[in-house]
Amino acid sequence: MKRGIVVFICLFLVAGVTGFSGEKKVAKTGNIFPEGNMEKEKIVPEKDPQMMAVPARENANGWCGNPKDCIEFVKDAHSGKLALKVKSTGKPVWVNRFVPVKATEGTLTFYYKIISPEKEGELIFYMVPWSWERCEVDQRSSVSVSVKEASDGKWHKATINFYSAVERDGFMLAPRIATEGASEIPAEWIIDDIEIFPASDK
Ligand SMILES: [Ca+2]
Repeated sequence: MKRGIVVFICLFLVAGVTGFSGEKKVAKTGNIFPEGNMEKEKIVPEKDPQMMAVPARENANGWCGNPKDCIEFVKDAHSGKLALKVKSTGKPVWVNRFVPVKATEGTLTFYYKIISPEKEGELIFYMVPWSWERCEVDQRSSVSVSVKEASDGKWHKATINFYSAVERDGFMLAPRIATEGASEIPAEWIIDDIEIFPASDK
């Protein structure tokens, strides 16, 4: 009889512990852009003859580039199987990807590698506060990355502390080579694991 009661109590304890650990798993990491690992990303518009650099509002989510062949997904990945590669022969390259982030401030991070025949120069990753009606509506946040530091074949981490209180639909993620302040050099820029954390989640 006593043994039966002990077993019964033990079962209760196990149930309690299991329930508790189940609750803990609900905790979130805070990243609001899980697509940044590139495993499910795509290039849009997929067959657009105009080679648009800016995605249209009605497009599916994905990356747009100008010229059209400046972006591809490659197997040299920081995580998973794929990463985004942005490449330039030294001519201007615009790449954009809209994300509906409404947070006033926060942090964006990503991992990257650079392959370039040049030893000096900088590439720039902008976050452009974006409205579909009014386009660019506020000052950009950005990070400049150095070819000198990042052409060692290793992954490096970049951080943007973004801020924009202007009413908008979100941000355009906007890597640039050879234009808008980025050095006019040939480069291949591999980007993976973009994460966006609103300030309130820190
Ligand atoms: Ca990846």
